Amino acid sequence: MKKAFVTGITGQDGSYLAEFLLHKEYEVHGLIRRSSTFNTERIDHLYHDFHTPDTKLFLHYGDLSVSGQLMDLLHSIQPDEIYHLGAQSHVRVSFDMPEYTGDVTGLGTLRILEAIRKTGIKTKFYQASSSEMFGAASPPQSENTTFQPRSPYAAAKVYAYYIVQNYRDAYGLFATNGILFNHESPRRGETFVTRKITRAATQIKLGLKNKLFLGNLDAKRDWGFAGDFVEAMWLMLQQDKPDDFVIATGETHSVREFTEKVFSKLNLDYNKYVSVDPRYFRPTEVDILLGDASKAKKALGWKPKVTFDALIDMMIATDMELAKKEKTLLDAGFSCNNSERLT
Ligand code: NAP
Ligand code: F7E
Repeated sequence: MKKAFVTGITGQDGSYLAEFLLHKEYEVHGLIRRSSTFNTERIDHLYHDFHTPDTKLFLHYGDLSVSGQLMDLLHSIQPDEIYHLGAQSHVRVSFDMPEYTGDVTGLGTLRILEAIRKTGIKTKFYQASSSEMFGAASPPQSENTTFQPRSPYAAAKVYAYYIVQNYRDAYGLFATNGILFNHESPRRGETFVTRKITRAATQIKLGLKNKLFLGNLDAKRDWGFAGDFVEAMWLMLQQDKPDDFVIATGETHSVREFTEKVFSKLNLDYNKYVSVDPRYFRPTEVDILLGDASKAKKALGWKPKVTFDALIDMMIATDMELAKKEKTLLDAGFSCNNSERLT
């Protein structure tokens, strides 16, 4: 039985990856942060109390800003594969918290690589690199495109990308960068634009809300489905040699187009409900991302399965169920927080 160590297991990708690996009979060890409210909602359906016989998912407290404990964990778990997904992953927030983002998203990667090097464990390492690193570079973007980062988040990911390459060359580690373009799902955090839109539109449909405030509607993104993308992460670590791969759908759509489509699928005119609020603008924006994943297609045999339309349908369906539950609670006199989030 193979063992995997996953940082960021409580996040969108971590939850899909944990499902995927458990299905493949891996023993999965996840790093979680101590939090005053529960932060394991996305993996609760996978987790069994550790007293249960044959349990395959184990959670360990820790933090990417602390190196000694990462070393102890890796030494005691001895994973065959490490999927490093943990990060301060919100681009807008990285402008508010640049130092923290550099520490966790940039140096966090170095801390794990150092833990591998110092413990001497034999393992394969996956780094969650990002299309955000391409920034202002012209589309389509591939493994050969020069990075032009446009945010503290992107700059931190560029550092992590190059330190992965350096540890590969300097110490012979099996360390791979997956340069993933935006990927979404019903488990996407509610302050990322796609989920913010499907969540608000379904609430508006049921009369729970009457306004959606957004930022730059003209930005374009190559949006795929997170469930498809975690398979690519796994495929990268099944190769004989480490390498770097772009993972993308090869289609790009604007935020406006996404919004219009979601509202029209609910028989609503988005113009009546959506307003632009400049507080959601970024000091520097990434205008257009469009990935060329032909290398991954050829070398890994990977291609996306879920289309743009099917992704939207899936997100609307889940958020409609959530909105119905909220409506039931409201109708029964309970409160429901529909106020605007900070980001
Ligand atoms: P996410 O939903 O924001 O999840 C981030 C995860 O990192 C959460 O589990 C979070 O824990 C954990 N984390 C944050 N700070 C930490 C710290 N100091 N110590 C330990 N864990 C920490 O992100 P995602 O969308 O799943 O993305 C996964 C990875 O891929 C990230 O590295 C992201 O930057 C990268 N990426 C994402 C995309 C995308 O479109 N989704 C595209 C390219 C690259 P809590 O639950 O406790 O907050
Ligand atoms: O923004 C625009 C915003 O926050 C997408 C992360 O997973 O993907 C993600 O980063 C676009 C931007 O994702 C709002 O200005 C308009 O142009 O959903 P997002 P992101 O910044 O592309 C990359 C690949 C990652 O690696 C990151 O970890 O939408 N936009 N109005 C808005 N964005 C937000 N969040 N909220 C708005 O109201």
